[in-house]
Amino acid sequence: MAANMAAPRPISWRISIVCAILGGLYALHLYNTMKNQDLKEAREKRKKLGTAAIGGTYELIDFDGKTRTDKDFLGQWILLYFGFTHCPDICPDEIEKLVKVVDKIDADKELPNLQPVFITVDPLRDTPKAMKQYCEEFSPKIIGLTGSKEKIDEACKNFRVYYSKGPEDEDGDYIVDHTIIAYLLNPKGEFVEYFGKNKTYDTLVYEIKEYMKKYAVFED
Ligand SMILES: [Cu+2]
Repeated sequence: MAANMAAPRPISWRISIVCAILGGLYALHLYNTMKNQDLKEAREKRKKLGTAAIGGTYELIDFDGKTRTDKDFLGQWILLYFGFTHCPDICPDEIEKLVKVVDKIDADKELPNLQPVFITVDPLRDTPKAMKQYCEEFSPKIIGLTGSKEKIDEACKNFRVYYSKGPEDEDGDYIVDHTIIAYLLNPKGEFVEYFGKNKTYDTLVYEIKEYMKKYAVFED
């Protein structure tokens, strides 16, 4: 009798242990779900914020003195870079890398073409003619844009590009300190991603391909 009375005890202990484990697992599941939801929301918020904050309109002049605005590039993927033709080393290195990336993407027939655009931060010296000569040294694909200081400032502000003209030497030569970033814009003209100088050729090719593939699936 006494043994029978005591029998349920171990069971209830087992049940409470099982319940505690199940409860714990459920709490963990809830926590993970909430965490994932938070992460997803944060990612989407950041995406929206980033898209809204970087990029925008510009109205500049191409090699032929023709006005070009952001609207002219709708329908194309753009790799946009800001710099200046007198830049001693960084701009040439970066443009060389970007041109290589563009050629690689363009060679892939399953991907859309990528249009390189170069906007000067030195409108004083970078006339349409100077831009043409300079860009042609790298690739016939690059479209170089210049304009009045006011228009260049506007474009820089929209893309959060900083630049500052340094002091002139006795020959009137000077350096322009500037943000070294390449921007990827989708065919809707929206900012997709930015790439700093530290991004290698391989990373750029890989990331741009991924963005293009995703765009083809979700937005085309
Ligand atoms: Cu430069």
